[in-house]
Amino acid sequence: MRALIIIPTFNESRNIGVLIPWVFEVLKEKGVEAHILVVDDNSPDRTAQIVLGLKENGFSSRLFILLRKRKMGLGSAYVAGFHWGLDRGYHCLAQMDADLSHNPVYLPEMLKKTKTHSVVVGSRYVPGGFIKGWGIWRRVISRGGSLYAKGILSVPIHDLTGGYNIWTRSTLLGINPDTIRSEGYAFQIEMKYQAFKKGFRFSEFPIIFVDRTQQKSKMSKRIFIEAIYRVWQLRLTP
Ligand SMILES: Nc1nc2c(ncn2[C@@H]2O[C@H](COP(=O)(O)OP(=O)(O)O)[C@@H](O)[C@H]2O)c(=O)[nH]1
Ligand SMILES: [Mg+2]
Repeated sequence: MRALIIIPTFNESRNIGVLIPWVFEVLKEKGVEAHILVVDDNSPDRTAQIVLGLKENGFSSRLFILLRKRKMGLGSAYVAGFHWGLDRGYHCLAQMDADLSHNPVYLPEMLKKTKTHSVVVGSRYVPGGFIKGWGIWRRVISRGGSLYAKGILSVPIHDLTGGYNIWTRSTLLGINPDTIRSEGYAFQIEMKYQAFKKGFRFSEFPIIFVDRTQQKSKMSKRIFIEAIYRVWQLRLTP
C-alpha cells in the first residue's frame, strides 16, 4: 500500500521536529510503509527549514515538502497536498495536524481500515475517543460544531470537525477536492459531507486528542463564522 501523510504547517517549528521522527518510528515498528508531505505556508518561524534539515538527515526518500509563498489557509493547503499525492499515485492520503494533538500511534490501525472503508475518521466523539487539555469553551465549540453540522446535514458521523482522517484515492477522485470551497475548519466538514453524499463508506476510529502545548492555535473568529454559514450553504446546495 502506498500511503502519504499530509501535514499542513504554519508556525510549528517546536512541534514538527518531534512529530516527523515519531511518525516514522511508529510506522517502522509496525512494518508500515508511508511517506510524509509537509505543506508549509512560508512560516516565519522557519518550520520549513526544520523539515528540510530532517530530510537531509536520514529521511530523504520518505519526507517531502511543498512550500507555498504565504499563508493561504488550511483548506487550500490540504487541496494542494491531495493533488501532490494523487499526481504521484498514492493509494491512501492521510491528513493530520502538526501540533502533536494527533497521536501517530493510531496511524497503522487507521491505515488498515482503508482496506474495508473509503474514509477513516479519527474520532473524539465515539466510545474510546477523548479530549485532553481543552478548556470548556474549546470543548463546547468543537462538540457543538460537530453536533450542529451533523444535525443540519443529517450525516451519521460523530466527529465532523476533526482533522485526523484518511481518504482512499478513489474517494478523493470521487469528491474532487477542487470543488471544496471552505478555507478553515469547515473544510473538514465539507469533505466528509461530500464523501457521505456520494455514498462512500466511513469508519470512525476512536482517538485521544491532546491539546497542543507548544505555539498557538490558528483558530480565529473568521474561521469559526465560516463554519457556521458553510454548513447551511452545503445543506441548501443540491
Ligand atoms: N499550510 C497551512 N497550515 C495551516 C494553516 N492554518 C493552520 N494550519 C495547520 O493546520 C493544523 C491545525 O491547525 P491548529 O491551529 O492546530 O488548529 P486547532 O487544532 O483547531 O487549534 C496545524 O498543523 C497548523 O499548523 C494555513 O493557513 N496554512
Ligand atoms: Mg491543533
